[in-house]
Amino acid sequence: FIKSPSSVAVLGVSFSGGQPKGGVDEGPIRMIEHGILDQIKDLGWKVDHDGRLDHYKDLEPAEDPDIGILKRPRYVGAVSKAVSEAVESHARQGQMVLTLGGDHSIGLGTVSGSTAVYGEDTCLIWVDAHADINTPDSTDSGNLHGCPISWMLGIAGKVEGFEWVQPRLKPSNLVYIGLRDVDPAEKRILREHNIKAFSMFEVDKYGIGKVVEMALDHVNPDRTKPIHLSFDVDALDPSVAPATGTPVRGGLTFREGHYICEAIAETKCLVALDVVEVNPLLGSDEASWQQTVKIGCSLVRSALGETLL
Ligand code: HAR
Ligand code: MN
Ligand code: MN
Ligand code: MN
Repeated sequence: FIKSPSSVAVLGVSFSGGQPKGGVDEGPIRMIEHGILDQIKDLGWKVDHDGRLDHYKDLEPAEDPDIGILKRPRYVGAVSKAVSEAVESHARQGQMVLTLGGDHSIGLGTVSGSTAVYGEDTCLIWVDAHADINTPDSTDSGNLHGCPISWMLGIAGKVEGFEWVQPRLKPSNLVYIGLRDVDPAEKRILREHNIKAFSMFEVDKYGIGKVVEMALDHVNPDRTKPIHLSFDVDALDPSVAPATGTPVRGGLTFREGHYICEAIAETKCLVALDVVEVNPLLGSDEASWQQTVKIGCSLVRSALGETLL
């Protein structure tokens, strides 16, 4: 893979079907209005954005009845497939791929696009309050933004809409940072597959610098493998990023969140970045959603090298 690509493709995925709250589909447009594209250009990147904000409305099936408890399975599956193809085609051209979401179900698409190109070397760093690793059998909510990783690992079983998925992520190449709301069934899955996770407990215990170093040492000891960073803004404390669908108290500070992005930028191994779960219709007032949009943008800039001298 190209260690320091000069061009970044920006995908706006205005999708909210992986969870029940409206508004998360407005994350991309608000980040673009806030100036994220020019901000990236100002950092010296060539920005490839075709001006589209994909709602993938044409992929919405006329009928999409629940499968068991799973909500909108065919729509979520179809959108992730389209996202995967888009990410793959840009990555094949040697571009960094930035995906602005949208709810985290689209992570199945973005990571599948990366692993299609970079294969089993691909490292996935999932920054989140949640593990998003429920299987269709283990989920209690039926919200598919809580499940994408189970498909990546090939433990989801067969579900209509997801036949296209090729599980190419190795459990040893996955690491979490920021967890604090993990379902009992998810804890069993993490243990069973020996998946490395740094919860807020470890962030407090070791400090963010050590945690990120340990996370990188685990998935990418020589700093030679491509990294996909999937950043759910609910990893941040709700006082820092209030406008998100499933806030959980006790999260990362502003600096801890940005530090993760900076330390990954420093490796020069980043090939893809997702910033998801920004919901401008939530938060108590105008200032609180604007603050969240702004932080989404500053996380992107940090991951793309803003803070490195
Ligand atoms: N574990 C819960 C579920 O599966 C909550 C998932 C909430 N998710 C997100 N994604 N915001 O990180 O329903
Ligand atoms: Mn394009
Ligand atoms: Mn998530
Ligand atoms: Mn989350």
